[in-house]
Amino acid sequence: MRVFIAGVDGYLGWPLAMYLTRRGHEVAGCDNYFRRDWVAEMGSQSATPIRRMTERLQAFRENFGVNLEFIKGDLRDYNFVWNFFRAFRPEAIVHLGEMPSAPYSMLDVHHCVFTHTNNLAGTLNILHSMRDVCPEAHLVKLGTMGEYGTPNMDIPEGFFEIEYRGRKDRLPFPRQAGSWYHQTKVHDSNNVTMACKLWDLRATDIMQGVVYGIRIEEMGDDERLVTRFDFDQCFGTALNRFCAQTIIGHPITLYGKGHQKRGFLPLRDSMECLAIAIENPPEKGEYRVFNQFDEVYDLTALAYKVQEVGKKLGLEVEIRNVENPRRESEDHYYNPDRERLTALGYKPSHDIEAEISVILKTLSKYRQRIEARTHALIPDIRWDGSRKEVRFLK
Ligand code: USQ
Repeated sequence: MRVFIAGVDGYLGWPLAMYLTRRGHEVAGCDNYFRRDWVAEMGSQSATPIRRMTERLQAFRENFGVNLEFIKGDLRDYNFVWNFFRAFRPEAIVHLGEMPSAPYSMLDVHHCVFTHTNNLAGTLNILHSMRDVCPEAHLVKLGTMGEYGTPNMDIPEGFFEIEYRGRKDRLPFPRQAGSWYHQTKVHDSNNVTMACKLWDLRATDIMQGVVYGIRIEEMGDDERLVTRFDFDQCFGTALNRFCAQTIIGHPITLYGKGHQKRGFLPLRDSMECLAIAIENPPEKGEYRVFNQFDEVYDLTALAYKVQEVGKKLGLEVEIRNVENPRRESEDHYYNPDRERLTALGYKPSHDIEAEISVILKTLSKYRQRIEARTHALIPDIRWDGSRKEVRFLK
C-alpha cells in the first residue's frame, strides 16, 4: 500500500516509516522539523542523538534497500499538501504532524493559539486535499485518550448507546479535554467526523494512550536509525521521563498525589496498532474510533516499577511527589475499553518491565546528554498560566 506519513521526523513517525517499509508498504512522508525546534525552545534535547534528515534518509536507504520519499513542508500550506498527494497518490494517510504537548499549549496565549491553528489547519488541509485528490484514501488520524478526560464511568471506543427521554441513539461519547492541546484533538475529531459524513471519506481516529520506549527491532544496531527520546517537561511523556530521571539519579517526579491513571503502550505496540489500522481500512464514509493502549497504570505503581527495574541494573533512584503544575484529577476511576484492535489481531505485549529495562540500558549510553539538561526535568509551566518551578512535597 502507498502510505503517506505526516510528521515523519517525529518520535512515532520515524519508526513507523521503518516498520511499514518492512511490512512491504511504499512509504512517503513530510515534516517541517518543528519538533526539533520546540524541544530546543524548552532548553532541552533528545537523549538519543538525532541525525539530520539527509543522514537519516541515507541510513534508511542502506538498511531497507528503498528510498523513503521525503519532502520538507508545512501542513498549514494547502498547496503543499495538495501537491504531495497529487504526486504520491496515497492509499493511506497517517497524520502524526501535530503539536503533541499539553504543557507547551498551556504556556501562554501565543502557544495556545499556535497549537490550535497548527493542529486544526493541518488536519483541515489534509481533509480537503483528500476530498480533492484521493477521496478513496484512508485517513489514520492520531487522536488521544485524553480527549475523553477521566469520567467516573467506563469509556467506550468513541461512541455509546444512550437513552434520553425515552428515545435511544448511538452518539459520540462526551469529550472532556484537560489542556488546550487535548482540546485540539477534540476539535479534530469533530472535523474528521464531519468530513466523513459530508464527503464520504473514510477515517480511523486513534485514541492513543501514553507511548513509551526507545527501540523497535527495525532500527537494528544502526545509531542513525534511532528515534528521538525526549525527557523535558513538555515533550517527555511520564514513563520516558521517569527512566531519564533514573539514569542520572534525579528523583522521579510524581505530580500531586500521583494516582492519575492512564493507558500506556510501548513504541513497538503503537507501530503494530497503526499498521493494523492501515491494513484494515473502514468502509467509504465511515468514521471509526480505536482506543489504543496496552494496559492502564496508576502513575505511582509505574514509578515503583521503574525504580525496581533500575535497582536490578544497579541504578538507585528515589520517588518524590511534587506540586502538580496541572489541573487534573489525581485519584480517579479509569476504565476504558480496548477491543476493536484486539479483534483485528493486536496482541498487547504486556511486558512493561522488559521494555523499561531496554530503555534504561539504551539510555545509559546517553547519560551525559540528559545530565547536560537536568533543568528540563523539573516542570515550571502551570495550568493557571503562571511559570514557577514546582516544589517537592515529601
Ligand atoms: N506526570 C507525572 N510526572 C511527570 C510527568 C507527568 O506525574 O514527570 C503525570 C501527569 O500529571 C499526567 C500523566 O503523568 O497525569 C501523563 O502525563 P504525560 O505528560 O505523560 O501525558 P500527557 O500530557 O497526557 O500527554 C501525552 C502525550 C500526548 C498524548 C497523551 C496521551 O504528550 O501527545 O496525547 O500522552 S493521554 O495521556 O492518554 O491523553
